[in-house]
Amino acid sequence: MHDESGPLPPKCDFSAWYNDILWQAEIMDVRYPVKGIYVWYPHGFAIRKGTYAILRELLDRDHEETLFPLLIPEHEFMKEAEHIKGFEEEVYWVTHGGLTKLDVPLALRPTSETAIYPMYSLWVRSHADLPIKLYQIVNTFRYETKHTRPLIRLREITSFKEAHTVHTTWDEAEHQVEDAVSLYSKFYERLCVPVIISRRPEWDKFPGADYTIATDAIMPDGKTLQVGTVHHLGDNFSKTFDLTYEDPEGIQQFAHQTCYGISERCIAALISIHGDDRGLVLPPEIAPTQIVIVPIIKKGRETDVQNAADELEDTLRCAGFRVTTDTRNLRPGAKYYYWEMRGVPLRLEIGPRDIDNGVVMAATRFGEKTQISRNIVVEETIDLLETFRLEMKQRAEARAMEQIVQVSTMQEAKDAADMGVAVLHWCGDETCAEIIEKETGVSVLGYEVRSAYIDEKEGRCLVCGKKARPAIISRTY
Ligand code: A5A
Ligand code: ZN
Repeated sequence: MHDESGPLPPKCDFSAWYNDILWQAEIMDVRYPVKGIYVWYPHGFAIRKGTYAILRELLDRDHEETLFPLLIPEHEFMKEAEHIKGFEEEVYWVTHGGLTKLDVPLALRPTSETAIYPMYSLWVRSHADLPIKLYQIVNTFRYETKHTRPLIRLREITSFKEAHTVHTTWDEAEHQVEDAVSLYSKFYERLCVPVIISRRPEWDKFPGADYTIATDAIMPDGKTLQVGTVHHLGDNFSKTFDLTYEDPEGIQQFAHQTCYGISERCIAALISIHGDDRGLVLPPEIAPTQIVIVPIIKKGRETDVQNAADELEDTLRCAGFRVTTDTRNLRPGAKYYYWEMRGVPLRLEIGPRDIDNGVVMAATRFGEKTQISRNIVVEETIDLLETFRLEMKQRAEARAMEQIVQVSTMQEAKDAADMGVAVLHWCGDETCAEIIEKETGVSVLGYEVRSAYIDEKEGRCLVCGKKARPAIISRTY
């Protein structure tokens, strides 16, 4: 796809590593001539496909997929006051059709509430029509003014999964929020990406929401990346869009809503958290190629080795693995380097001596080598890949635990937030948060923290000493 490149910068130089790996592992091409807009290489897109297949599988259990228009008429977009305030500086407008000025300017969706809810208002008549749980995976546009970065902060978000649900009561919508939070937990569990779930402070919630629960991942440089949000919309939008239903007593009631979203930031987290100095490391479930077979050719045994590699590939393909044999005319070392960069979980080497002994040499992406018996190669491969997945998860969790530090003084908070996430006690008052933010230089990310890595017990607010629950602060993307 592109020219040779130099060696990958070490991962401790994260920013350089990140930019380079997107290129060397052929994930995104950043040369598209519009700021904040990038192109998926086929390999990156295959990773996206595998990742979103998991998301779809989880959603399809009790949601339906749909597709709404990209263009939103100005009069719909401008209905919900809070929503407008939150997004007006980020909206791209289509004002012309050819040379003709449009009567009604059209917004490129920054998110689809104002496209979907006018239609929901037509669709919902009675309580029997509820709940509605739909999602779509689309591109959305946000004129971001903060530093743009591939997969992390885009002006065209290409892989925006947004779900929009409608319920009879506020409590029912709250249940849906909890279901969505648990769905997102399962999703990141499948990606082997540790996350922290927390409630965003009032001033940081989604424009138009009653409250927002966010999912954050910790990047290798210690900054957190918000990789998903779930919003309880209350009846704010249903009042604006006249989304009512007739209850069993025949009375018209406003519906209650939720929405929740995940973008390709999930892939930024996946790549960054698992990758190493040699390239990508991908969970077997997502890896476009799960197994690469490298034939070790020796003079005189060429056909022998080729046949054995073909047979091995057939066996593994029939067992359901995504497998490829690298027959290129390159030295084995060059092939190892290439497939390691692309994060292939398992490499199998087969040469004349292995054929004679009825074995295959296996090496995981972590460099662990074993010899496996040719006649039980499928069972052994299943085992190796599962062990590898567990190892990925453990390594990522160990790293997250190092990055999360419980603190009890402002100085400790400042130091910890330089390296990762500081867990402190905060009473919930905005004035206390302002003092924390001023003294540490980082923002209060969330409270009501839920994480396997964080002790949830009560303490005293770091600022005012009142009873308080844990909150997290960190530098953010
Ligand atoms: N309608 C709801 C779901 C919504 O739009 N929520 S949101 O604004 O919080 O966006 C959902 C998620 O998309 C965010 O949590 C974040 O992970 C991701 N996201 C937001 N802006 C982004 C951008 N410019 N580039 C990449 N991802 C973005
Ligand atoms: Zn306080």
